[in-house]
Amino acid sequence: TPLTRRLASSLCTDPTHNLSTEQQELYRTARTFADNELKPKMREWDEREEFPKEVMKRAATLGFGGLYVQEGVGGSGLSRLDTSVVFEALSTGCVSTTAYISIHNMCCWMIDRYGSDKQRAEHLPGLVTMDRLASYCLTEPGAGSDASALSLSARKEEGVYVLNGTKAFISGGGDTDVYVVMARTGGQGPKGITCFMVEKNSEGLGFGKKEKKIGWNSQPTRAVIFEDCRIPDSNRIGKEGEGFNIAMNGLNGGRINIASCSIGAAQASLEQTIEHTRVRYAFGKKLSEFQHIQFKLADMATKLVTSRVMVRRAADCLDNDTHDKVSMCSMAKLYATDSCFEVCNDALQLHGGYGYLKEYPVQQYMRDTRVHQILEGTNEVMKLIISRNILSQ
Ligand code: FAD
Ligand code: 2MC
Repeated sequence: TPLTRRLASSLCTDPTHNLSTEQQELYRTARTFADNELKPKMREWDEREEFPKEVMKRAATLGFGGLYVQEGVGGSGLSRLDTSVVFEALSTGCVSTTAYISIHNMCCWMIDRYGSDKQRAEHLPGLVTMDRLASYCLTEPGAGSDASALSLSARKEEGVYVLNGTKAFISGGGDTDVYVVMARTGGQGPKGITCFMVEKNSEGLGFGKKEKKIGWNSQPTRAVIFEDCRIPDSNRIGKEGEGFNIAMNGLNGGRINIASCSIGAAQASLEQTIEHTRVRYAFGKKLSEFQHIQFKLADMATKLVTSRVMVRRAADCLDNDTHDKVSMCSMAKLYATDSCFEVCNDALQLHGGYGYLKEYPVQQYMRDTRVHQILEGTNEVMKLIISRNILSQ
């Protein structure tokens, strides 16, 4: 098959280069799933704005619902590097669906890492199989980049917390079962924030309209609205005041995962562009015979491979809990989501007018990866984090 040919080759863009035998196998498993289960459907899900819950459940049978969740509660117990490899492979088939799976994984990890044994035992087995789905709720209409200014309040009453306020742009919102919510229990700033789990059927929980988006259409995005929403205090994750740190630690992995989704999109876009320039003629030659095109492909390959190197290095930092992990994850997210978007956009350009048609997937990779420069922390916020670090001494 073309896949086997590609992977067996010595191309510098080979995604399995430098991986262990197990990781190569993991890539192949995820890529085969992407080729068979995601890619044939990515256009239809985009056009119909369909959230493919059944397909995600099948992905979870391969262990992709709780990749870096501990094995005792049904997780796969894999490293962040392994996880990055899986998301990279899956997103060649559908960026938007893979990106949702990555958010679900981030929520599962937060419950696994910071939840009590009781919460872990109660919630994780159903989540890692993706029978139940999770959403991550940090952003508010008045607090996006400045996340620690959030105002959704959680007032403590006897045995319960009463939540009031609105979360904006929540991926999966309205269609998912468990909401991991950052709310204010104390004073202003990051230390007044606490993390909670809210079940979809909780009284006082509502949802806004489904947002119309230029990409990420296989997953719904809605506001999540809390009106005197009462939740038992056993739904608090961690201690009061720890919520912001929990949220940020979740996002370090999230940023690597989203960057990995951009890499998969760039890989697929480049592969398709190489094929296209080999069969399309202009001025009596194949496009691939023009040096401008050859150099463009070389630039695209360089952006792809440097993004991959950076993301895998950052994943390694997270695995080893290095002192620079926050900056490294931010650099990886900044660099890979910018560079891989450029690759996707160049792929569209090299397809000429065909690149603008929905029959050709390159436009969808471009639309789907655009938002990776905005969410899970804008790329300007990534620069803020990196510059604070390098100017700190
Ligand atoms: P703003 O914070 O208003 O920023 C506007 C612009 O100003 C940006 O370019 C920003 O980089 C820039 N800016 C802001 N501050 C600075 C500064 N100090 N220096 C320089 N530039 C600055 N959030 C969730 O919690 N959960 C989700 O599941 C989720 N899913 C999303 C899905 C989609 C499709 C989208 C579009 C967003 C999603 N988000 C989610 C929200 C996302 O994280 C925010 O949109 C993002 O963090 C930016 O916040 P904002 O939109 O309020 O922009
Ligand atoms: N990892 C671990 N800890 C972190 C961290 C990170 N990435 N970022 C901040 N912290 C800690 C920080 O160390 C400090 O801890 P402590 O007080 O214990 O020392 C605490 O959090 C407060 O940090 P700051 O003082 O830096 O907080 P500040 O308010 O100045 O700014 C900023 C933090 C701008 C970096 C943060 O608000 C941010 O990341 N904003 C972007 C928001 C975002 O990423 N939203 C994404 C929503 S999810 C999404 O889009 C999806 C699609 C799911």
